[in-house]
Amino acid sequence: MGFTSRGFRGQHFGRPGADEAERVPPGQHLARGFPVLTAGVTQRIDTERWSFEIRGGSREPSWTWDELRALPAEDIVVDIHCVTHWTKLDTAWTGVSLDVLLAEAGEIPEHALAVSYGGYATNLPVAEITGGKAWLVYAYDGEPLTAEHGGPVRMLVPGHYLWKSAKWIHGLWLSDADRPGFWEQSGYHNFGDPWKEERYSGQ
Ligand SMILES: Nc1nc2c(c(=O)[nH]1)N[C@H]1C(S)=C(S)[C@@H](COP(=O)(O)O)O[C@H]1N2
Ligand SMILES: [Mo]
Repeated sequence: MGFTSRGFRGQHFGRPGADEAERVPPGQHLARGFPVLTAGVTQRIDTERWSFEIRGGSREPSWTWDELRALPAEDIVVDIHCVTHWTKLDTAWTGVSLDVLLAEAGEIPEHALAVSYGGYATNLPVAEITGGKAWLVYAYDGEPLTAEHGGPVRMLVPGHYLWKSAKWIHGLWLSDADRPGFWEQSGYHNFGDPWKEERYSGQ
């Protein structure tokens, strides 16, 4: 399918050069394998049916799978951190920067709600998903992203706890008002910075 082969040298967006211990945020430990965490059922979205839309800007663009795959792709190597205390170093993904996609949305407001097939949603300020900080990814370790991990396409926002990286992504709803998502309404922190241990609201 033309995904990058194993062992590629991607851009590293984490804390390159730091030793492993320094790359593990407070209260986290290194994961063995790649745990799957889903609230509810795994969505099975065929690439023929998949689309991505951005609503709430002065333009409201959308992309099919083929259109997304035709955009410039990046190889991304990042450390990821789940609020359930596991961290995985040097995870390798392929996808499209949200900068590329948001550039098509014209004038945009400040807040984003990432919305998934199946009803999951999670919020972030637009400033947290622009400037080379977030991607729509469709490959992991050189292979098509599996449904369990959010394939065909998920968000990747490695600067935040992993619940902000919506699996089975379908759209970004932009607005002037911040609207909390699924976990943010259930007691998780609104922002979720792993380096500040922003796990739960009220912290
Ligand atoms: N659509 C959707 N996205 C989601 C979730 C979910 O339940 N549904 N869980 C989140 C949480 S809490 C985590 S830790 C990561 C887990 O990703 P993984 O299963 O690939 O490890 O996905 C996030 N994205
Ligand atoms: Mo999580």
